[in-house]
Amino acid sequence: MPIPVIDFSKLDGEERDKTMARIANGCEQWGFFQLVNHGIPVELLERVKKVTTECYKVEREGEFFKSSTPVKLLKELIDKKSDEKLENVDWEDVFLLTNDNEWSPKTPGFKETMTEYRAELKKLAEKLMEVMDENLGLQKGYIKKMFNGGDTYGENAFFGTKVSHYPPCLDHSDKVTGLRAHTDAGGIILLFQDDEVGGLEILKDGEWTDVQPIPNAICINTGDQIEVLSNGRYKSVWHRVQAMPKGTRRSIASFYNPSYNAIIEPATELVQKENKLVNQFGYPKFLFGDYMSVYTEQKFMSKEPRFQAVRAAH
Ligand SMILES: O=C(O)CCC(=O)C(=O)O
Ligand SMILES: [Fe+2]
Repeated sequence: MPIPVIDFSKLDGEERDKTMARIANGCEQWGFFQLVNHGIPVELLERVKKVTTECYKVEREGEFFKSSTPVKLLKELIDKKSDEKLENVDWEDVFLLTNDNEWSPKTPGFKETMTEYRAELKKLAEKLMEVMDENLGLQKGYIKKMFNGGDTYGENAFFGTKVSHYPPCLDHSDKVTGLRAHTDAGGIILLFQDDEVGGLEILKDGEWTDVQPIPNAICINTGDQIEVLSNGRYKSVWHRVQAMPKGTRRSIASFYNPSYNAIIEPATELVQKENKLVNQFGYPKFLFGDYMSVYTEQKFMSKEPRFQAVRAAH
């Protein structure tokens, strides 16, 4: 079964209730869903594709990727005629955009386009957080406030954009993973994936399921912090990217995460409502910065030991 595709424009019309319910279902049953008619202008999305592809081609694809660790390790494996798979690397090229870092790309229009895109995506993330507040029965603005360290109007939450390219791996795509399986650490992730080259899969009911590419859709998923805050209603879901034999896959993931100083814990209303105690068996309370220290070391492992580690630290 394909992951849910939701017409986000219906949220503002007669089908609001149905659309809210579809989003609730996407969050509860899937952890991943795709939005169409999300309000981001197609013209902007086309420019984003153009500048990121150009930037990758001109500034990254050549020597930069060819001399990278995964390429070297794969060559060694093939030279050895080994049957093994590469376990500890990802077949990808990544650069991160935030408001603070210096954007190295020299591609004309890159900075302007990506600034505009990030502003639009941040608004979409905030709208979605309000939908989740409502669906969870929380006060409007609850998630944003918690992610901003308790400040309703805060702008301390982290909003980052990761531009990834997964080059083709010709005859050896079975020997390496584009991006190893993981759940995301943070809050809400908005993914603009390639129009054609697939490879993203989620673990649904024990089976790896494709996230089918839909041109100009935005794929939404939730991270470990939303799982904690929602007291387990919205579970972060395992996903991975397969290396493909043909075609470079572009994906642009934007992350709305808590500030490092934000304290994360299950929303009191949900704990009471569902009559679960926040004790050693429930979700922990912790500083998001502490969680990230653990996550950096344990990204490709399951989340439970991460929850345990931050519980012990608090
Ligand atoms: O590239 C993708 O499609 C997924 C990226 C991803 O899962 C991540 O950056 O956490
Ligand atoms: Fe991810």
